Amino acid sequence: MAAHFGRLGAMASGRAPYDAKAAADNAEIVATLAKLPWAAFGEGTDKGDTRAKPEIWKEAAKYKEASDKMQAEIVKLNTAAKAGNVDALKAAFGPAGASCKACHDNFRKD
Ligand code: ASC
Repeated sequence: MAAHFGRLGAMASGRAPYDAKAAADNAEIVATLAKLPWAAFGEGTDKGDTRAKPEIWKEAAKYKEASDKMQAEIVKLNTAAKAGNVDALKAAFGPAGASCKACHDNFRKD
């Protein structure tokens, strides 16, 4: 996820040249990957070697809200990437990254 999201970030920030096809392709991959993590955090998965904070299970509604928010932002990012202009990508990238970070800050150990 970070690799493909990072490629979008590089284009959004100007660290890499904007390539509309690469942006659309990477955003599509991120949109697919964004659906996958949640199944790993079901009942009983808080045991053992994990960076997941107990809040995932203790504050399940808050966690669900954060995961829904991230997925919604990634849908917007995917739409923006498919629009084929860098300004749309730039506008959607920040909120998408913030939604990743919010969940990591609250629900992932360092
Ligand atoms: C990434 C990555 C994240 C997000 C976040 C955005 O590339 O691995 O967790 O972006 O850092 O603020």
